[in-house]
Amino acid sequence: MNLPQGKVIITASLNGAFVNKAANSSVPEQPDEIAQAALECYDAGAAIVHIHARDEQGKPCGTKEKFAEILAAVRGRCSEIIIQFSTGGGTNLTIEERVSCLDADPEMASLNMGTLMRQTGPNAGQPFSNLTKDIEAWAAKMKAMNIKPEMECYSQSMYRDVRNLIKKGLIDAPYYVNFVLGMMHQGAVEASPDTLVSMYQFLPEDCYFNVTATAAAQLPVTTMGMIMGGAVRVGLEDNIYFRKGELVKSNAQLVERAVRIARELNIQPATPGEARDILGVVKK
Ligand code: KMH
Ligand code: ZN
Repeated sequence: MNLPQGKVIITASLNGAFVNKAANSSVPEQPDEIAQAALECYDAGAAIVHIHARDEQGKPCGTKEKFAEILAAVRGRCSEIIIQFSTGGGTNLTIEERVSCLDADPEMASLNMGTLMRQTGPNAGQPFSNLTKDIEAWAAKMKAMNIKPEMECYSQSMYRDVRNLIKKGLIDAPYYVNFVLGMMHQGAVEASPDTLVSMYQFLPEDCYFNVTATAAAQLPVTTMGMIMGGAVRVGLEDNIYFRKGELVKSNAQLVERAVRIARELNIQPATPGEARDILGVVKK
């Protein structure tokens, strides 16, 4: 399902679990940095910010208290932006810690729709576990708390779990799927125009879609995504280079570029309010 003609919902993925300041000094890790980045992205035209929690050392953190601190800090700077917390967490977090963000009562949260195998880095061989029984439990909790799930799909095989939630009434329409393209995990598809088109072709009914593409694919593949009627995600979680050899200066810099391209295509960035109406997000 395409977004309303001439509109694009832009998500800024501020930090993620892996990118640290050694890789790019602009990645926001502490609550006040995250709040400032959220405000700058809102001013640049983003409707949603996707946020992972970090501890004082910048390591992925999975406590309700830290997420509540981040939510308060962001709301203290920007009352309008939609806050989406990550249940993907980080490799050092337990399943329980990954979903602790829900207890901070955000408006949206990510919901990873299948299990992937890490093949690189210190956690090679460790699964990114998202079993159907867990996905169902998290979806039920989100539904009960009016938290809109963004269903993270790394390949079409994960559409089986999307349909399972729809069939069991564990999520409410309109449904929202994020094509996560280019992750190095086994089970994830690469980021290319072909994989984007195939993810679109097999998308279950009544699903809006967002396009996420990692590293150098972020610009071309998200641009294609907005032309195809989708929402787009840009940010330091997925890409630390603005162009070859030039590090990104801020998450807002990536949002500004997406807005420039959209406007050239006669597409306007949706405000947070418009995005809530389109996606059925309850304001909190
Ligand atoms: N790691 C991303 C590419 C999540 O945080 O739950 C997908 C993601 C998932 O952002
Ligand atoms: Zn994430």
